[in-house]
Amino acid sequence: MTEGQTKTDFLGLTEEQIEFFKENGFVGPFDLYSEDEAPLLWNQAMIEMVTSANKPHNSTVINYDRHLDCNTLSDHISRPEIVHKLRSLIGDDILCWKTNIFKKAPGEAGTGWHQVETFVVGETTTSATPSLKYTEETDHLTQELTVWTAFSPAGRENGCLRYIPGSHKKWYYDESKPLTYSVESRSHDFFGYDYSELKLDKDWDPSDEQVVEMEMKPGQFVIFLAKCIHGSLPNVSDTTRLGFASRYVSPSVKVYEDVDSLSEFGDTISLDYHGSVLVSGEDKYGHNRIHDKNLNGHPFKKADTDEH
Ligand SMILES: O=C(O)CCC(=O)C(=O)O
Repeated sequence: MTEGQTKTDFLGLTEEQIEFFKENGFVGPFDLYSEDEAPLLWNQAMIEMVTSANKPHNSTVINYDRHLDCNTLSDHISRPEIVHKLRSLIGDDILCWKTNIFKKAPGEAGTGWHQVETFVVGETTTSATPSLKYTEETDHLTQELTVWTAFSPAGRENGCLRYIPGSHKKWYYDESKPLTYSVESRSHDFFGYDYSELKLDKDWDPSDEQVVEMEMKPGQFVIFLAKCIHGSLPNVSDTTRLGFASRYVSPSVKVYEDVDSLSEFGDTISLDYHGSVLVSGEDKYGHNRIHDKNLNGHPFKKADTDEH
């Protein structure tokens, strides 16, 4: 470290990594926790989730936003190793607006290819509503990013993530169309939906495209644009694959405007609990409800205070 440099200067992306992201729509994997620490942290998170007195909602199938009642996950979303890399792509002001648990038991199918940007609320027969509304252009590379952290082995046999590189440059699917939930059909490989219903060109076959398989060790994370077509392989191993996705936007983006509840995977939850978390910088817009503490009263940390 030379004079004038701080510890966090080393946590951002290099020029090469930024170029790679621009071209491909994803970048990583990066180290966060050690291989030993990651499963221990997940066990701790599980205990907190199971015993939580402040669950954001009671659904057992919609597993969103447990960073709001699970202190281990509350701290995870603003880890400087993550946030400083996000800053290189999205700018200094960053909200975490959503988290999902992606658990794949041994024998479970892979996740089908999909491509999103506004996260249209999945299941509706009337008008589909976007979760995110982009209110302005940006000088940064993007206004939306996902970080997927492996808390178990996530190699090919465990069902690693995969990407179609460069696919963020063009729409292959129409995310604004509603999807039909079907528990009967096992071919519905996107958590009970058939995402290929949304293909813009019915003759286009993603299996003709070049694919990158993102093998990850426990404790590593990858950053990607949800618009970069992604999915995962089936879990053919005898261990459960555990991924935790944390999703980030610039504060200029309106989160869940005109969306009071989510109906997905055959269940409905109210969004009364919802708020975004400022993990870096400032919110100069005031568009979104912000939680500065989680539902247990545990304060969220901002990465730029370098408190970790
Ligand atoms: O974990 C998976 O299988 C899929 C993950 C995914 O689609 C996402 O993080 O957006």
